[in-house]
Amino acid sequence: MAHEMIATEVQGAVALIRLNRPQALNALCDQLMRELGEQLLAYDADPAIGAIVLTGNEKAFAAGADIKEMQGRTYPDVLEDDFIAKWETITRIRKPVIAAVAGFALGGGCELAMMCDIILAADTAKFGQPEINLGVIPGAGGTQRLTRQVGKSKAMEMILSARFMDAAEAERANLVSRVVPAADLLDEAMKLAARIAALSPVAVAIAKLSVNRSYEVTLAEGVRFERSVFMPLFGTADQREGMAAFAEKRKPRFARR
Ligand code: CO8
Repeated sequence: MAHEMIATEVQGAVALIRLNRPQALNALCDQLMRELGEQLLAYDADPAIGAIVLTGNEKAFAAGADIKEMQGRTYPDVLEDDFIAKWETITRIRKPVIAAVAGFALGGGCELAMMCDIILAADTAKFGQPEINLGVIPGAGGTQRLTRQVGKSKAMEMILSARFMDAAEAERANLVSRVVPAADLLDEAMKLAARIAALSPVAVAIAKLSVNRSYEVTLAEGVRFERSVFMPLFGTADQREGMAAFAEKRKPRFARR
């Protein structure tokens, strides 16, 4: 698959996707989002891949949707074209996706990171939803996901005033799982992805499904859902291997299909 706006590589069972439009701070134009969606779906369907890392460059994870591309659009244009639909592909990926964020993650860039399963931040990361400066609001889930992550007051402040959050604040506010020195970001993300990719692919997929369910249903409903997906895991070879390995004091060997 030839792509111009993303660069990819595979290391073992980990796929790395790098947003690659540095001259525009990785602004997320239609072509980039199409390429990203296609590549994510391809890795999701590839049994040799166990986890995906999504990153940008030192200066920007992504500085938002492409403002120059959106500038001339009218309401009927955006209604007909439904360009936001392309942004939802990442939420349909069943394998874990880790965002490794350095520099700017703004607007759609922050929303894209929040659609990933884990955000690892470099100490240079800056998160923000500055769409209000442009006379619009976040349109790829920002008002919803940021509010769930950091709470109403902080989300309101960021969305209403366009204030950026640095990496330390993002960690305190639970927007990111951890902050690492910028020089170590990719290594840490790849190590984390490799660790996940070595585990039971079925258990990992079901764990992701179950955690995501917590965003959609009540606690009681979520706990029932968890139970209903926990029990079938006892019908898998991975459960037998994982528990036998523990009893035999050895490392489990989980097979990729
Ligand atoms: N869109 C298009 N081009 C951009 C964008 C962007 N979001 N961000 C930066 N660029 C371009 C600049 O125009 C510039 O290009 P050129 O050299 O041709 O003039 C180049 O990238 C470098 O940028 P700067 O010179 O501005 O770099 P600075 O270091 O001075 O500033 C900033 C960095 C602060 C990040 C600044 O570039 C900025 O404010 N960018 C815009 C941030 C923003 O407002 N993001 C929100 C965009 S709106 C959005 O994301 C809506 C999401 C809705 C999703 C719905 C589905 C589509």
